[in-house]
Amino acid sequence: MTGETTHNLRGDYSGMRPDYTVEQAWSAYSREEHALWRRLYARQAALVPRYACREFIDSLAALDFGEAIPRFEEVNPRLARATGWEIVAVPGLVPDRVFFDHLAHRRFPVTVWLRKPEEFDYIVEPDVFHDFFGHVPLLFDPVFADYLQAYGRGGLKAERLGAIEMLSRLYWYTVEFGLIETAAGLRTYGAGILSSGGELPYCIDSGEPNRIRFDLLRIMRTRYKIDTFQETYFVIRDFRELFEATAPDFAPCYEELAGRESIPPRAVLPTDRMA
Ligand code: HBI
Ligand code: FE
Repeated sequence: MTGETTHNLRGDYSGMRPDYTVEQAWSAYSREEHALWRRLYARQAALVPRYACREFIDSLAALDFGEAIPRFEEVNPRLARATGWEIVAVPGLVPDRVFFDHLAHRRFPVTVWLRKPEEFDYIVEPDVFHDFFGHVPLLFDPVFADYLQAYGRGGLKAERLGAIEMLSRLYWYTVEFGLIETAAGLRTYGAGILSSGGELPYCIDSGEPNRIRFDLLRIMRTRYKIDTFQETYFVIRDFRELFEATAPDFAPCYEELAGRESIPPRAVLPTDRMA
């Protein structure tokens, strides 16, 4: 999830460390919360084979955390062996700089609290289900894991250049709501979609949204809404395309984009290549 501040948020930020991390306190989760986790997991797992990319499907199957809220400390040794990443527990959204710094050091912040039953279908802030179910499986994919670290490094630099908004759009239209072409047709790799009951079928089946081929500068200029299904999705060929797009220094992008109008979420430009 992206783009919020850390003011009046739900999490308990009182006991956190200077890097905004906390203990997961797994024993504090109630039976009701584990039951809600199982319901959320069952709903999404039924949709994943039809709508998620192969890398996500395979990683989810290998992880097998449908019975209860996972213990981060149990997953971390496997994650470290796979890609050198580590899950760190956080109270919720953290400031951009803190977030980028964790990613730049291959640490993925995962929120510790779980939504309420009445938020089964929609939640504004990322909870442990969005973060763990949506983001953690792809941390096991080497190319995607490298992209996320490159993104974190780029974010730290973007902050110094005052270009956070452009980087947040890149995160939104790839890590949170990205689509990918596969031999089986269009699939998704975006955490915001994979953890959503409604948007997972919608992003592939609906005739409503635009589906535009990945274009870094176009994405950096495109605004997004956080409380509706996306009006536009961007489509990559593979994760290498993402990694290669973020390998070079972003500074020239910012110079080229400085002063240019942002693009509304619904727009289609004559230069857009539709997927
Ligand atoms: N904090 N815990 C957490 N999770 C996020 O996904 C997150 C964040 N802070 C900022 C943020 N995302 C976005 O602004 C990114 O685009 C940087
Ligand atoms: Fe997210």
